[in-house]
Formats: sequence, structure tokens, C-alpha cells
Amino acid sequence: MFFNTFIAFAAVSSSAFLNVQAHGTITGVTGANGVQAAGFGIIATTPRNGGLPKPFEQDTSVIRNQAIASGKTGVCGSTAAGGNNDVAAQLAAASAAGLPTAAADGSVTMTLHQVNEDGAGPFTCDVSGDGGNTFQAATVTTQVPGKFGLSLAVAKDFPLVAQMPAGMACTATACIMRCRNPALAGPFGSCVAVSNGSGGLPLLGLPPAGTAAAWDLPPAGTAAAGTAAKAKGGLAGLLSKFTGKARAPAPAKRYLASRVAGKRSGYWLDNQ
Ligand SMILES: [Cu+2]
Repeated sequence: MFFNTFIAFAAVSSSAFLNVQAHGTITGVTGANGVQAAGFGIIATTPRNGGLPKPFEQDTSVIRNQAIASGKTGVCGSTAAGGNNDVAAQLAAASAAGLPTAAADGSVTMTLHQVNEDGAGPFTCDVSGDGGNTFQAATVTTQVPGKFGLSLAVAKDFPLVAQMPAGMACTATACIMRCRNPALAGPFGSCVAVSNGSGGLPLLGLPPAGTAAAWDLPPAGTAAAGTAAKAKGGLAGLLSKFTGKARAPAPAKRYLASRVAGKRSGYWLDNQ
């Protein structure tokens, strides 16, 4: 019964949609650091309240292994509106805008916007730490409903959570989480840029002289620790002027420029 229904549904879907672009896309990435971002090729002004090919599918990626292997697209496929997703350019743009971070356990929380029937689950995700050269399987822990990439949902958001493998090192600008469904006209989905806060994010060193302002902006949620560390360093420095003792080392802030949460990002480190 279901199977017959599915075959009829699939036949209708494939004949109706085979030659149009894509139907389920990642419109949101919610970083553990509070940064909100979106998938590659997403156009923020695309309306999300309908299921017709135009304009609602314009920024969904089609990510086909065959197209990737032949060089027709990069590893993140292409969109109707933007063509090939230039992975390096998308990574750079995402980094400049401020990267969302994975949770401590490597989970990446995304919003899958299903435009129409063949943008459904289940989604398969993999992750690249080297700018898209190689991918490792990720574990989808919150799945989008559907069978074979099909469901009756239209213009609907679903949570999609995928977990990086343990010890994942993001040696490029960021890790790329790539999720796609098995739809016949697809696969559909998106790539997203995400940092896991360890491994490979280049440390740019201490801020140069004259950039004190940057020190005053610890990452969200660490204001107290940052202020305390700074106060401690400042007090130690002040005392050293009177005691003549060696000045206690100032708290070191390693910061990542715009890579995570813009210029406000970084880690406040206690001196050892
Ligand atoms: Cu569709």
C-alpha cells in the first residue's frame, strides 16, 4: 500500500521536478557561540513561505557526486541562482561574517528548510576539515522526517543536527559540514562552514600595541573571566612598579581575528 503510493508519488515527483533545481536547503546554522549563519549559496531575501520552484528553490544546492567528480561543480554543488558554490570563496565569506561553532561534542545545529516534497529526509552529512579535499562521515543525531528524500511537507523548517567525528581537526579556515538527501532529482542540501574551536584555527598571536580596545571585548559569556584576568594582570603590573619585583606576566589573549564571532572572538588564557 505504502509502496504503491510511494511509486506513484515518486513518478509524479520525478516527472514534475526532474529538471528544476532544488528543494530543501540549510537556511540556518546556530553556533554554540551564539553566531547565526546559513548554508553556502543561501540568499537571505529568498521568501520561505511557498513551495514553487521560483523563487523558493533558487538557493538550494544540488550536490551530485558525478558532477563533483567530473569537475562540473565543487564539492558543495551548485544553486540555481548562484551557480557553482565556490568553496574557498564561501569559506572566506563565512569566516569574515563570523563563524558559528560546533558544540563541545562536535554537534552542529542546523535548520533545514524544506521547500517542497523532495527536500525531505533522511539527510546524510559528512564533514571536511581541509577545505573540501577530504570528507569524513558525520552522525546525524536529529533527522528530518521523510523517506527517500520525500515527504508531504512544504515550506517548513526542521531541525537537523549532525555530529563531527571525535577529534575532528578543522585545519582549513573552517570545517565544512555537508548535508544532503537522497532525492532522485537531487541530492539536495547545503554545505555550512563551522568552527569546532580547536585544531587548525591559526592563532594570530597577541594583539599588537595600541589595540587595547580589542582586549576589552572577550567572547560572549566570558566577560567576567576576561575582566578578572585583565584586572589581575593590571594589578600585578601596577604593584610591580612599587615593589620592583618582576612584573607578573599579563594575561594572554589568543584571538582569532574575524574567524569566530568577528573581531570579538578569542580565548582568555590564564598564565601558567
Ligand atoms: Cu522539489
